[in-house]
Amino acid sequence: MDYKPLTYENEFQEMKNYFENRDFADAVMCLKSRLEDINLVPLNIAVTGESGSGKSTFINVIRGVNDEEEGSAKTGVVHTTAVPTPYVHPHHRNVRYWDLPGIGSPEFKPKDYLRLVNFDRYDFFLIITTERFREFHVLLAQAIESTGKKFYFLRSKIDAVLTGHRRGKTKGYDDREILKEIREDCVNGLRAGGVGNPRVFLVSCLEPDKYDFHLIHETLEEELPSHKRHVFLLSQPNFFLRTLSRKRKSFLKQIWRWAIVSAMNVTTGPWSGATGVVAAPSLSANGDLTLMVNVLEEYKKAFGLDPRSLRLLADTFGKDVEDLRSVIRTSAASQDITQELLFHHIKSQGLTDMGRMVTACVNQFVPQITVLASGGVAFGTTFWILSSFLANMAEDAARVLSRALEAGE
Ligand SMILES: Nc1nc2c(ncn2[C@@H]2O[C@H](COP(=O)(O)OP(=O)(O)O)[C@@H](O)[C@H]2O)c(=O)[nH]1
Ligand SMILES: [Mg+2]
Repeated sequence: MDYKPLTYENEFQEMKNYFENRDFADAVMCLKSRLEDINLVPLNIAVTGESGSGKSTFINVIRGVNDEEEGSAKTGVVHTTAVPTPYVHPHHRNVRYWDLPGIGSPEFKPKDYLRLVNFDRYDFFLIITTERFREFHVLLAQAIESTGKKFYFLRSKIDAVLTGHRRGKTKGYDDREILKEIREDCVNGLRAGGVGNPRVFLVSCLEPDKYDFHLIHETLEEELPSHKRHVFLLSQPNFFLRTLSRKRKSFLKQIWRWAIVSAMNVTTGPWSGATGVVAAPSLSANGDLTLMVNVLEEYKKAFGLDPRSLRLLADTFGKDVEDLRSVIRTSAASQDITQELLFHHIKSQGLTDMGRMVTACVNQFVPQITVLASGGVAFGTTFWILSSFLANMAEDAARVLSRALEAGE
């Protein structure tokens, strides 16, 4: 696979060259493979720490998997891991979290451990502790650093730590102050142990909408190579409004690619002889509706609007799933996305006219779209449908999340 980082400017230029040479089939192949590859990028994340530190619980929460669900990592002190065990993300089969054997026994040797767990396999390491970081954490971090891999520290069960601090305290007590102290204590301890610039996140798997959970995501995402960022972002659970808006932006960047693929299908596919206006039925006959159905299904899962994700969100925040569902407004989010649903939407909203408008608009920037002839309408319609459904689903997801986070009566 070609992972050469692409800028939009050089990708547009590349498309322009294809269009000018009338290499439509190559243009489609190139875009399709990029769209497919983006979801096939492998990501392997190692989760290590002492036994009982919360590794398995974290691996479930971060994948959006219930502790009791099939495919969940078994939690609790009796379930310890002797060999690295991969847990795949339910929607992104190439994103794997690896539950590594516990560290910290008296005979623990970091270099041997890394060899044993096959360190080269992982994109980065998360080192979890419930207590202060100790010497073996530092030794492990140094051994990881010497292999050229990145590592991050997680101080887990922060909910319990705060509860402990709150006990016996009365007025003037501020959680933020305590969190600041814990963070400084961790960072200073690691620095004193010889870790240059330790990144420490304070997390609770019981309260994944609080503390540093979102910062883990954002930091890791920024530090991943660019071709891995999209899939990592999509694999994140929807506990924060900012995660939803970042997903929306990332999807938005892909829409023009889908629109061109759709338009090219019309021009180069079995219907390329059709003349005049391409109406909705031609889109359907061409498989463009299938394409859109698949893309919209992906949006739905990424925004957590599918039945499984809604149930998990309801369980996590102790809410009724029907109550969460009641704030969903988009039909595509509340029912199965089918070709009929889209077809109806296109007809009822006059979207082929909208498609023409979008195409005319895009034409000003990418005049080569006109060479797509009848495909131009498919371009506009696909563009319009995907972006309007994307906006609506992102808004639905934000409403659902706000509802889930509302304090109970
Ligand atoms: N209070 C609290 N308990 C947690 C948290 N994360 C895990 N636990 C509990 O800690 C225990 C050990 O967790 P587990 O994930 O099995 O640890 P592992 O041995 O590192 O995989 C379990 O009983 C979990 O329910 C957390 O964030 N807060
Ligand atoms: Mg475990």
